[in-house]
Order: sequence, then C-alpha cells, then structure tokens
Amino acid sequence: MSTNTDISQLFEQTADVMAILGANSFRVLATRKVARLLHDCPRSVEELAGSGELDNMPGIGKHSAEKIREYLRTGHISEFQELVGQVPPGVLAMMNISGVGVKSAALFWREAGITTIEELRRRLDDGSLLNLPGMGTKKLAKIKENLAFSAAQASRQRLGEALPIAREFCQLLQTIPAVRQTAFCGSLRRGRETIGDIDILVCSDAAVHQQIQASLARHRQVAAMLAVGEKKISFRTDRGLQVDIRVVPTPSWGAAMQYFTGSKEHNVRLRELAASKNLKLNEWGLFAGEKAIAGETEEGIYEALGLAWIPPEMREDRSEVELARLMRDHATAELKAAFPFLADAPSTWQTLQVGDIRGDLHTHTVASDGTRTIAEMVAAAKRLGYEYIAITDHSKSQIQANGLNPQRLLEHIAAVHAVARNVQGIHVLAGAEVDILADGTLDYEDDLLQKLDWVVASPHAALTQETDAATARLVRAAAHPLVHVLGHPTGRLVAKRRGLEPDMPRVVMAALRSGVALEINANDWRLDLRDTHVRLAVEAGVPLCINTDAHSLEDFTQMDYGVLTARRGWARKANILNTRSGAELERWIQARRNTNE
Ligand code: DGT
Ligand code: CA
Ligand code: CA
Ligand code: ZN
Repeated sequence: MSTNTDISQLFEQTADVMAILGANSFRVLATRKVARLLHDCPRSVEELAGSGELDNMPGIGKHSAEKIREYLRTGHISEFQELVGQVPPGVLAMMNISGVGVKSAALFWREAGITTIEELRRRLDDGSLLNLPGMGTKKLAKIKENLAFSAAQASRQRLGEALPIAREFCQLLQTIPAVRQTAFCGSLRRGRETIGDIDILVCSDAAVHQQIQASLARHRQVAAMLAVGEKKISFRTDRGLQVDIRVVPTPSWGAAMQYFTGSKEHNVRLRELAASKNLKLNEWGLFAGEKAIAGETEEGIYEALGLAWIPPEMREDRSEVELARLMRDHATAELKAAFPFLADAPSTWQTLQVGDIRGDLHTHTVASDGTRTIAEMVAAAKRLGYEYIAITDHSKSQIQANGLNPQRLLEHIAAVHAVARNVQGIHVLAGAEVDILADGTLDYEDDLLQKLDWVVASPHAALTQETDAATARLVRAAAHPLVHVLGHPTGRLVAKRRGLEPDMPRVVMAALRSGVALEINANDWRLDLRDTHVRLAVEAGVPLCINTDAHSLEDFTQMDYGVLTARRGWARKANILNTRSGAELERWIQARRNTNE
C-alpha cells in the first residue's frame, strides 16, 4: 500500500472513532476530508511534505499536516492511537457489517454495552435490542442477515488448501487434447493468504466445455456442478471451494491472464493508464480503436502500456504500477527517489524463487513436538539440496510442546553436534526456538543461549496483549544480542487467531538497530510476517529468513507459501538471509557475534 493510502485509512478510521466517541461533528468531517484528499491525491505525501507544499494544501490544516509529518517520521500518529485505544476492537469490527454505521455501533456499545461481534449476534437473537432508539424489527433483521453473510464471507480458504487443488485441476484439464494450456489466476496466483474462489483459465480454440464437463464429472473432488456454459464452467469441491473455469482463445490468453489475475485495484490502474493513452484494455486484449495491439501474452500487455512485467504477487495497487513504469523507462534517478530501498534501481524485476532458498533455519524434532529425529530432519533437508539446517526445538516454558529444560537442551545440543559430525554435505546448526515471554525477556539464561549456534526467539503465549505491551515485548527481544531471528513475530493464525498487533514499524526499526533478522514463517496457518509487514522490513533493509517451522518431513514443502508471501512484500533474493551460501551465513553469524562482544 502506498503511504497515501495508509495515512488516508488512518484518518478515515480515526474519523469513525471520533464519531463513535461523540466528538464534534465539524472535527469528524474535517478529518474525513483529509482522508479523501490523501486518497485522491496523485502525488505522494512524502513528496508533498518534502517540498513544503503539504502546509499550503487546501483542506489540510496545520494540525493535520503536523500529524502527517509525524506519521512519515515515526510510522504512526500518537493522538490517533490514543483515540483508537478508547474503543474496543469489537466495536470497530461491527462497522464492517453492512448496515452498521458509526451511529449504530455507538448505540450498541454505549447504550447496550456490546463490545464483541459474538455478543452482538446473541443480542440480535434474543430481541433485547428492540428497546434501543431507532432500532426497529426491520433494521435489526437486516443487520442480522448481513452479519450472517459476513460470517460466510469469512470462510475463505487458506492458501495451502487451495493451491494443491488448483494444481490438480489444471493438470487434469491439461490432458484434454484440444486444450493448449491451463493456468490458475486470481488471488491464488497473487499468493494471497486466503482464497475466495479458485479461477482457472483454459486456453483452447475449440469448443471444449463438454469435454471439461465430462472430465470433471468423474473427479472425486467435484461435489456439485454450479454452471456449465461454453465459456465458463463453475463447480464446488468437496471442501466447499468454488472453482471458476474460463475458456479463452489463443489471441486473448495474455489479456485474460492479466485481467483475471487482478487484483481488481491493480486492474483499475492499468485501465486508467490505457485510457490515458487512448487505448482500451479488457479481458480480450488491448485495443487501439478496433485493432488489438496486444493480448496473446501478458508481457505484451504490460509492454504495450509502457510497463515492465511485474510478478502477480505484487499486483495489489501498492505503487507497483509506478515501479513498473520507472523500470521500463530505465528512469534510474526517479526510481531511486521514489523507492529508496531499491538502491540497485532494477530495470527488470528478479523474482525470488523457491530454488534460491539454501537452507531452513527453524525446524523441530521429537525432542520437543516434532515427529522426526534430528538425523531424519537433516537427511530430508539434504535431499532438498539445502546447504544448511538449524534444529530449533522449543524452550522450557512450552510445556505442552515438551519444551526442553536447560539440562535437556545441553544434551540435545550434544546430540545435534553428533549428527552433524556424521553427515556430509550439509551444515547443521544446533539451535533453539526460545519463547519470548510476555515482558520480552527470553526463556533461557544468556549463558545457555551462548552455547547455541542459532537462536530463534518467538512469542507463543500471551498473544492477546495490548499493542503497547506487544510492541515493547518484541522490541526488547529484538534488542537481545544473542537472538538471530524473531520467529513468527505476531503469533497470528490465518483466519483463526488475531495474534499480537504490535506497532510493526517500531519493531522493524528495533530489528534494524540491533541487526536481528525477522522471520517469514512459511507455514500456511502462520504466514507471519504477513505481506505488508514484509514490505516494511524490505523498505527498512532488515534481513528476512523464510523458514518452514517444520514439525514433520512434509512440512518442508510449505516453503512455497513463505516465498509467495515474501514476493507480496517485494522481497528479492538479497533481502532473504537464507538465500546466502553456508559460508556467507556463517560470516553473518560471526559478524553479529563480533559486534555484540
Ligand atoms: P478472491 O477470489 O476473493 O480471493 O479474489 P480474486 O482476486 O481472485 O477475485 P475474483 O475471483 O472475484 O476475480 C478474479 C479476478 O478477476 C480479480 O482478481 C480481478 C478480475 N476482476 C473481477 N471483477 C472485476 C471487476 O469488476 N473489475 C476488474 N477490473 N477486474 C475484475
Ligand atoms: Ca478468485
Ligand atoms: Ca472468481
Ligand atoms: Zn517453531
């Protein structure tokens, strides 16, 4: 997301909070106006603040300009944080239900004492909200219906559930003789952490819908056919996922790939760009009048629009179109100015590949809650072609995970070293995944940590902490000189557990100061750091590790999801510590030891 969008959303949310808290309506309106201005502003706030124009912009008062500058300096606005802190998160969440605006949310909270969605659902059921002013039977029924709908929407599926299914169906459709190629697109191709439905494109110049239907009819995972047309076939899988298949002729293949990959927001940008060149872009091609000037390949579409091709994972309207334009124009100076963290000013985007990963630095064994021995995990890593692996079992507070007490850890370190001595061709690090306790201290004493080759520090308990406490906790752990990487820093679980919500820019800055790396935990339940957090780390120049946190041999394959998430955060090979060779990693560890001595 661009800074404009970030700040705009912050002002918008604050306006809501102010309204809920009963602030003067003039102030609320003024705050909303700033949000809209920033959202629509074609120039970046950084630029406006840099040139001093921010202070003279109509609609942005002195007070707001100061807040924007505070955000640019610190990554947050303290007055807003304080305001937001006064409203329970559940009350803010209510406003995501269509039909519940600021007024109703305030009423539910202040007059009926409701602070969570669950409570709202219960009170909608027992009819007790009818006493509230302005809440009739009809309005409450509408809210109830919308609430049920939004709960259904929340039933998106995890990336790790959808991706194997999509691959399987693409392969199946590929076997139809008249099909030239197949590919999945949509949010799945963009590597989002959750998937609403699977979109598959089939390239064919013949009428193949009946053959598609026939091959689907025999497939065990197809639960129900939803629609069968010549161009579009939809079905539902046994896991409740909807799959949309579209048949596309060769000349439109690239245009369809581009269009159906999205995101919608990215597509809107591209369409605008096309319009500005007097061209028309749709799923059939890029047209000058009636004449198609591109459409067979996706690269061709971007090229004809004056853009470098960019990976699908970046197509989220987070300044990637501007980046693509500057890359294509070889506008080195402009690119460096707009994206200072891209110091090499690339003219093509080198996409991070799974094959770039040279080791896994977070794995478990039977010593704690893993299912395999040290030797088995090491052998699996070697088969994957890895140059190194860190064995990182849980620390003593993780009682339910059979965490190791100091005595057991010492024995475990010896056992890892013994395996390391007996295996050729892979470097084995004796590590630990040490709990970050609620106050940010670690679960082992320093003299014990010093005996480890590799220390992952992760939060596992107290994951409902307030933002301030969570921030202080992670900042403290990041500053610990014996830690190498913060593991799954927020502890969230996708579509299941919110986890810590620290002030992430501050955590990233703490990591930068202390030279600690941040993990992208590749497990598809975690994906933690998430994409937006990865972007913060990339912009700050903090090294990242993509680790699977493998508890079994199969878990090693989750690396794919971590790499997709890394790409979504604009990470390239150089940003990822475990793309380095074993020798380079050793040097990084040694350098860290030297600075801290
Ligand atoms: P999902 O399925 O909710 O996880 O997200 P997507 O991104 O896969 O969205 P979906 O399945 O509704 O549509 C697939 C792609 O089609 C989407 O990423 C962009 C394109 N698309 C859909 N609707 C529109 C639209 O109204 N305008 C534009 N420009 N593109 C659209
Ligand atoms: Ca989709
Ligand atoms: Ca779809
Ligand atoms: Zn772990």
